[in-house]
Amino acid sequence: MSDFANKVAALRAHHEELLTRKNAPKAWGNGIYEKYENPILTAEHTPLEWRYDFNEKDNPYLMQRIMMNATLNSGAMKWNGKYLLVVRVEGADRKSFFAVAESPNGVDNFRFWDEPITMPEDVIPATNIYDMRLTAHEDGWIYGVFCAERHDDSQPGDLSAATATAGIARTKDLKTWYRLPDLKTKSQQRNVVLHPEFVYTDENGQMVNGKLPNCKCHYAFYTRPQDGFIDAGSGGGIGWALVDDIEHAEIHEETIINARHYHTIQEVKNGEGPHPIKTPRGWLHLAHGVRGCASGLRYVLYLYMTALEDPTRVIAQPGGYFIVPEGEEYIGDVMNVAFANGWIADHVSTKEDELFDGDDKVFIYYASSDTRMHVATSTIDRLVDYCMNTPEDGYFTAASVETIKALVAKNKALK
Ligand code: M1P
Repeated sequence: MSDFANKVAALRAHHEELLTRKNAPKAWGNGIYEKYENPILTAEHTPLEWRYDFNEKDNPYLMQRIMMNATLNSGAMKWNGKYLLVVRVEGADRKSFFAVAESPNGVDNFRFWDEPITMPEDVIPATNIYDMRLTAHEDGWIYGVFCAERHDDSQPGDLSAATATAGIARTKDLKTWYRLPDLKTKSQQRNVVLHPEFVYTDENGQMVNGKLPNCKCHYAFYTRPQDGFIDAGSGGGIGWALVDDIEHAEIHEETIINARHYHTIQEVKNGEGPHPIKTPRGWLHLAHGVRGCASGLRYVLYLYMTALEDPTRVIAQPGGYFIVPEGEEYIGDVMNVAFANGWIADHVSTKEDELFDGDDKVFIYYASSDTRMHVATSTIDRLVDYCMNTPEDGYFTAASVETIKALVAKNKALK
């Protein structure tokens, strides 16, 4: 074999070793979920064909012709028995694009499909697209809702001025995507998620449980109104809005369902992660919360639950964070960030008595520091237990101390 051929063979073997590396749960977790030893996807997992020109004549030094920077914020769904991620891949040129990676077991052996997704443009092309939330909607389509970023031409002198709009596309096979017009809203929007079920309202606009005669049928979105591209400002928190026509989606009214609060993990901003999972006890939500500190913004993940018959009514709000960047997760392009916009529930019974059947694994896909993808696993029953039994944030130190003392007293009474 030529020297070049030897180098290619070694490169391919090294890559294959990375792709087929087994992943194991980390020891001594918190009982709520298990984190895993290895990231599931890094820039190095992207196909070699995306990065190298394997023609010896054109690339005698076997250099990377196109470098990849990161694999992060991925939408997720189970598809034909495989665990699929629609990954935000970021190149060295700072442009993000979407690419599908699949795994047979959800925790390792993730492999990208041959080519990135070709996403059709809306009327005004977006400079950058990222953070897709996937929803297999009951209308039969799989929707991808993502951020479409463009330069803010109303500020021609500012090269960093940008706008965030929710792009919407749909597909039946995750290969061919049909772009719908971007979501029209009063403010900028980056964290928009499509609820998986239709929502019905009566003639007074009140939400009704199921399709009744004379009721109206809507699509529902989780939103995150924001004052500017970065600043959530007066936005209030995670919103909820109804849309009648998904092919010309326009939001006139948003209701804040999960608010920000002073001195909490979501003081500066928050945003819905993937769409909530329907459990017998309510809708289970995964979101991110952001607070400021001396080293910048700190992004953590949290859970909350809303009522089955009214997804806008919060029924459980465990205090504090659920997942934070730990160890090497803390380090990356944007330090101190845990972000999630994808999770997969293997099997969720809709019957209360089957809630604890142990066959209800949940795969939580999160990115650390805008650099790499990880998985944490749990079960629906554990996550619901966590939501229902974790004390709420009392908003004052004194309340936190009383909560701890109550637990100590309960444990002492056992002796
Ligand atoms: O850099 C952290 C995250 O910042 C943004 O999230 P948010 O809109 O909540 O501030 C997004 O750009 C996200 O992609 C990124 O991970």
